[in-house]
Amino acid sequence: MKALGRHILVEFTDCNPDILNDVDRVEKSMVEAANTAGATVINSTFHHFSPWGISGVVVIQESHLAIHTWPEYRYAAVDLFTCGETVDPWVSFEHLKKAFQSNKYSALEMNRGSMHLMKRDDFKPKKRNDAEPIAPGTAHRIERNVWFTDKDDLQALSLRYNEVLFNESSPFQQVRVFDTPSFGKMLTINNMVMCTERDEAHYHEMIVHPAMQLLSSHAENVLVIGGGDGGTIREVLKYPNVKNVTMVEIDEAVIRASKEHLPKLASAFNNPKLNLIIGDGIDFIKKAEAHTYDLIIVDGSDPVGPAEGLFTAAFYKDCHKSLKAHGLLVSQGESPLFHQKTFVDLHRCIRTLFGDKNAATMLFYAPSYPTGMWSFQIASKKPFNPILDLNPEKAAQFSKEKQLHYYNEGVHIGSFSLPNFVKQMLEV
Ligand code: SPD
Repeated sequence: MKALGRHILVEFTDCNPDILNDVDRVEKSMVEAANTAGATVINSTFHHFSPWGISGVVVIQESHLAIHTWPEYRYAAVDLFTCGETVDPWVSFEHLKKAFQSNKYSALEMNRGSMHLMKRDDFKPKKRNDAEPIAPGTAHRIERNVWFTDKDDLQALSLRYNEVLFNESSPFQQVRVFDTPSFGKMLTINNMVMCTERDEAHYHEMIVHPAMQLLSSHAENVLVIGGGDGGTIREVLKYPNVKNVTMVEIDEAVIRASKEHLPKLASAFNNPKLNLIIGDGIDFIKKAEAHTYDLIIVDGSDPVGPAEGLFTAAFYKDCHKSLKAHGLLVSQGESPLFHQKTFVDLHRCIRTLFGDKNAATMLFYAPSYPTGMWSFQIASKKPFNPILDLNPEKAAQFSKEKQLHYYNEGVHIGSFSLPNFVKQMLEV
């Protein structure tokens, strides 16, 4: 290799000025330009100036992509700087040319760090002096200043991480496992947090135990749709009366990532009561027999990509058909503060299909999800009262015996007691 890096200085002129003044669109295009060139994006930061103009940078494992726009001149100055053999900055150039609708452009490639001008030194980095744990109870050191962000256009949750332990683009989605100093290992799908070692028990205990306690000992045949990390089946299989658990997960990469990096979650995959199917849960339930399951749990991702179909009336109609008369359905319900529309639409959809008195919403704390407030929808073919139907003594005893981390009889009751603003949203 003759140089450490390649630097392309690009002049994009005669661009679409509205695009050059749209900070979300410019950031998205720059991140896409990095990804399509085969770079690994570490982080991006973009700023919109008043009244117009944008500056931003995408930091990639292989250097950076930077931009400054002057919409009033229909002009963008772009730097594409990459190191190593695997990333081709000209792929990013082509992508941005189209994205900014540039009709006139020029580019100049420079070699950076010419090898014949330098000599390699035997450099040994000093230990960083902030390499201490920051969160109580965590043994992880902070080594790098890189952040993972789960966001929509207006809100975000960010966690600092040290390493990406697993990174695979499966046929369905991008599956990653990060090592974070504050929340331990974290599983993400398409840039959204699925679970972290530190707070996964909040989610997995709440998706399972309120329903299982309400079913008392009448839950023998359980269906889990999604749940590839294994946390949900781990909780279901804590009940000796459960005879069969069928789990239908579309993406084997999620299961593999969890088995390799999240063994506490993946602990039940060898349980003989488990029938694991790698396939499409939507298709499975469509073909499933009527009146089969005591409990159906929909432990899906957010409604983008393959999980989109888990938020439709057609899917819940099929779930309704396959529940036994006394059975319960529990579904991941998103956040009333982060995904207001999806949260309300899912509740309405389930309430319409199952009946007004046959559906309820529960809330719980999910610190690693944006806004920290999350929900499950629960429904039955017959009317039920999720608070009065509970046997609190039995719930307390179960929680104690199994040494649960989050769920107990008080949490059960509290989770169905909704704040006024949520009641108004749901019209309950
Ligand atoms: N944004 C997070 C939505 C929760 C998705 N399910 C998580 C899977 C945990 N088993």
